[in-house]
Amino acid sequence: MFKVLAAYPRLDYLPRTMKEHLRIGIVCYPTYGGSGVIATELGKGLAQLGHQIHIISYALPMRLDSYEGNIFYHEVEMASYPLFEFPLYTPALASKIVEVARFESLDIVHAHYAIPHATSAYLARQILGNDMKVMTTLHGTDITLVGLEPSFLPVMKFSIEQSNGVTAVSRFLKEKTLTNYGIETDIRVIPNFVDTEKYSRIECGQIRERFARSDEKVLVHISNFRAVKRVGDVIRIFDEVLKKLPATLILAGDGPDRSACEHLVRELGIQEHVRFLGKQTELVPILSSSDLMLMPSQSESFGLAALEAMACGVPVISSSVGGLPELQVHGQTGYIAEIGDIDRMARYAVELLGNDTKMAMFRQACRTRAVEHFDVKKIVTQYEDYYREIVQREDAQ
Ligand code: GMT
Repeated sequence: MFKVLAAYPRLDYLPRTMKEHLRIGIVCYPTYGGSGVIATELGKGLAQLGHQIHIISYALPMRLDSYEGNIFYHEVEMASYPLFEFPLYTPALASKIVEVARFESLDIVHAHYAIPHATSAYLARQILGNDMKVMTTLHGTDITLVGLEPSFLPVMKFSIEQSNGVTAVSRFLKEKTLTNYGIETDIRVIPNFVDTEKYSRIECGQIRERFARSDEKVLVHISNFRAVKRVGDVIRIFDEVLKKLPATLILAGDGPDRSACEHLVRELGIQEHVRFLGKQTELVPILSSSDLMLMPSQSESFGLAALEAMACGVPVISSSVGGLPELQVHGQTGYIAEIGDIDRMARYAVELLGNDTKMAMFRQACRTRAVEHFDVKKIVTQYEDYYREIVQREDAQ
């Protein structure tokens, strides 16, 4: 399927190095998760700067939900053959990249994830035999995947090393990639970002009323309910908080641990105070109705949901893993504790929720940090500069 979302100017008659605007392919997962969100929002930001964006995925990305000028969506078609037990996604994706690159004269393909996206992009570049460049962004799960499946290491290492440019979403992820996997490629850190105009606290008293009584504090957690998110800890922290003050817990998202979490809530007898909202696309009203976010993850290379909360003036209590300490400032935008330290996280939550003056300061600090360090406008231009650098570079391939 090929969806034309806008008319676009022909740019292919200029040599690459002279072009004001680039033709960029973005390969991502469409699902409910940070990497797909970042890839799509990056595409939107670049399109606004006049670049022509071709998003390539196996389904329409969640955030590509409205008309956007200069953005085109290309779906990877997956035929199923009775002879083959497993879907052939990597070659199907490579074939789609080749097709889009040929028809649209792509200058660069930006793969979000090393495996399998950068692998397919490498294959496409070899097939094309032209000077289309490949950029890879590491989001973290690629690295976790190799931890779980060490046999993927040679493919991941090769795909990263063959990319013309590589970025990681935090210093933590860069260091981990270089040291744990013996990769020597130059990796540039470009952090995740948020549109702070869109993600801004709105007045939503009526929505809050639907979740909680007026005397209750609202705690929120948003994730895909994978084991690494430790949603059980979220519930246990909330249970402790509830012993000290009236509160409601909002859980947005869905995934493998949801059912166990629903059981836990009933076991603890706190079902009257917990709302499972399931998958949600409109997060601003939910965040604007919340006082505090809980993110006690086992592993988090950046923590995009925490940044989106901060932009809406919601402080975060998180674990100290991965890139989280690069995002939030302990004692200013929230609090950081060791993984699994439920008591400490609960104590921090009670302290903050019970102190209005401190809460107001934390809220402001969250918003300021999101605007000053992680706003979409600042970060998209970092990618744009890096694309230009790569496109103009004569790499030996
Ligand atoms: O965390 C997830 O389950 C989703 C995953 C993804 O690939 O979308 O998120 C990863 O990438 C996000 C965007 O860069 C980061 O904000 C998340 O921290 C990262 N998740 C992990 O490292 C576990």
